[in-house]
Amino acid sequence: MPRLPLVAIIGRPNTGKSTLFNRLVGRRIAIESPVPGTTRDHIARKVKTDDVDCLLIDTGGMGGGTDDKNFEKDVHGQSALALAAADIILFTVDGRSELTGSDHQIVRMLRRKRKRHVPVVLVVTKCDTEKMKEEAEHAFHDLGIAEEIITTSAAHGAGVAELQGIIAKHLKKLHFGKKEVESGK
Ligand SMILES: Nc1nc2c(ncn2[C@@H]2O[C@H](COP(=O)(O)OP(=O)(O)OP(=O)(O)O)[C@@H](O)[C@H]2O)c(=O)[nH]1
Ligand SMILES: [Mg+2]
Repeated sequence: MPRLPLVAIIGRPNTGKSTLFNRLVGRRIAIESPVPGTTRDHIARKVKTDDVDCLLIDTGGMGGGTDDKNFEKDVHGQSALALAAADIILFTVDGRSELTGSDHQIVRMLRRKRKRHVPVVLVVTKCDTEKMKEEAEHAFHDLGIAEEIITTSAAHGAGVAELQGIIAKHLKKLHFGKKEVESGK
């Protein structure tokens, strides 16, 4: 039986990974909090779309966010594992703030560690208004790491259906899909 594809949400602390995860799963499973470093252990849930199923993984924020060195090391290790195993990477940046050193650190890590065929989707979160969405599309356009960029507002659910479509499209390109799973090809 073919394995379930893995879709990992990666990003620095507080960029809205868990909120996005909950939106995509359709239930409040991961803890959402304004305190950076909330997610410590990664959480995974099966997400069903019309065409393709996948295992969505919410990870702890990478690149620092707390003063606890052991915590940072542990979270970094877990998130790096998810990154290495992922078939698709959703890289979150906060649309309400400038890019930080941690964001750039993750970009460098993605360049080094992601497998060549693994698509990166840049998800600019917290774009709650049309103006923020437009500004973010310009501001984050040239990070140079992602196959595509999408803005979301998990608060309003904007961009979430579109992101589901993007995930399904990439999974199909990578030859994951219900038909193949069902027929065992
Ligand atoms: N306005 C707004 N706030 C958001 C949105 N998404 C997340 N937030 C807020 O941003 C804060 C951080 O969200 P989380 O989902 O916990 O962030 P995280 O990336 O999982 O954080 P760590 O687990 O610490 O790495 C919370 O206060 C959320 O309510 C959004 O689309 N719009
Ligand atoms: Mg979290």
